[in-house]
Amino acid sequence: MFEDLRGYLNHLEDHGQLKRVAEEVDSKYEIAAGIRKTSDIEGPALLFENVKGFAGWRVLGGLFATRKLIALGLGVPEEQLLERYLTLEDKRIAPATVSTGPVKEIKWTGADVDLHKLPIVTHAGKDVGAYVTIGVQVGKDPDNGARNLSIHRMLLLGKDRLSLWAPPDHHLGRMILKAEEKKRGLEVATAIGVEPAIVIGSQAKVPYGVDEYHVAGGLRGAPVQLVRCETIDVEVPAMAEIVIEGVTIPGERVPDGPYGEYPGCYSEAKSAPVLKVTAITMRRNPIYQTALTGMPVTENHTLIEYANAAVIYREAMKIVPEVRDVYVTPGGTFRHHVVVSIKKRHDDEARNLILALLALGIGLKQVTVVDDDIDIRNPTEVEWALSTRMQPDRDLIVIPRLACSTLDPSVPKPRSTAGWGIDATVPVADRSKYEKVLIPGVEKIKYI
Ligand SMILES: Cc1cc2nc3c(=O)[nH]c(=O)nc-3n(C[C@H](O)[C@H](O)[C@H](O)COP(=O)(O)O)c2cc1C
Ligand SMILES: [Mn+2]
Repeated sequence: MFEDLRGYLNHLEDHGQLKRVAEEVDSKYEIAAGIRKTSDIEGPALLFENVKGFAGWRVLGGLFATRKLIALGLGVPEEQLLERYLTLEDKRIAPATVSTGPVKEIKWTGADVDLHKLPIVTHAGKDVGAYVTIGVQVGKDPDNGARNLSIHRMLLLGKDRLSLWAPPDHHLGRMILKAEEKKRGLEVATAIGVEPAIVIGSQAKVPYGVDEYHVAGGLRGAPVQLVRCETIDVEVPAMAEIVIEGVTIPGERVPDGPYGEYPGCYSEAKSAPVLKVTAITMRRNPIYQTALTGMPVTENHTLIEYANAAVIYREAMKIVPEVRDVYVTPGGTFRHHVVVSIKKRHDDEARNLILALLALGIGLKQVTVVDDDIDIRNPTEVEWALSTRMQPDRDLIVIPRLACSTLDPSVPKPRSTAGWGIDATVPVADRSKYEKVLIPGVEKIKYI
């Protein structure tokens, strides 16, 4: 368990997983270029200590660039990530409220609010502007006050204005629309620079109404310490580096985009709600955190991997009680393609599994099901199963038009997709025909 982001950065430094960058960098492209490179070489997280025009600030990037960094953030061995994440996500520890905390060391309210003083980063070559990309948003249901945590990008529009791209198939987007129906804005706090459990917990695919602070508590094994905001009725992590408090402006929308999105393509300009910022509080010598997305693999992909794998695993277990492994693939952006291995007991159960998983609507377009003798983390073995265990006329399922939280540019209309499934399992009665050729004694070979 880490007390805060700074405690975690010390831990990373001890493990050689944090690189301090002393040379001057521009918040436009140069920081993002560093994160791109470290993501591609599976390098360390980067702490930029000299950002042009932002004396006194440090910018952190690529904190979750690799699976190794996710494992360090959760304090679990990399090879046990799915198994351990499944248990930790279920633990649930309620947060605790404290009277004050480091995030209150500096307070800007009223005319002092100025987002231009924050080193907000411009990432991809064709992005329309600078975006806050890894702030954890906290909002409450306008009817019953149920709290929600999630991450939504925000485009810098002015000294006290940000866009807030939260579509209605995400919980915060639904809350914004519910508030608008009551002719009100939604109070939203954005916490930037929090410890890993809070960021990872915000990505859990838990139902509407479940407070992800409880999930974060379970992931860190201790309650998250919260303080009240200054200008809105929302609670934020007391140890956060920065908190942006604001209220959405009912009915107002702005063009948001193009923006280099997680499928590795640019999204068109969307019509996004607008947040009026009412206060900014922060620690002294604050660390501003940014995150990269774009072509996989980036931290936007790694952060969602286990949340997606977990919800898929739990759903798959309802259909086939002997699921061996679930792997959302990197080329599939950790969202669009899942491979599932099962111990098959009935010839058609893979087909039920395909339908159930496509119906989740979490971004899946492709479900590949194989037998439990296939190592689904090895792309060659998966392709081998497809090459030798399926016939396209018999074993393919195509489902048109499903509601789906996807930014796949090939879809016919936004947030809808066709889905396809491949049953590459062998017939129960005919396993011997498909037996893998194995050579006895390979494990005894010591000369290579
Ligand atoms: C770095 C990062 C950036 C993200 N940006 C967005 C975004 O701009 N819009 C969005 O809808 N989801 C975004 N997400 C995904 C949501 O935060 C995620 O689906 C979350 O679980 C939604 O929470 P909810 O289930 O409470 O709605 C982002 C995720 C990460 C890790
Ligand atoms: Mn939620």
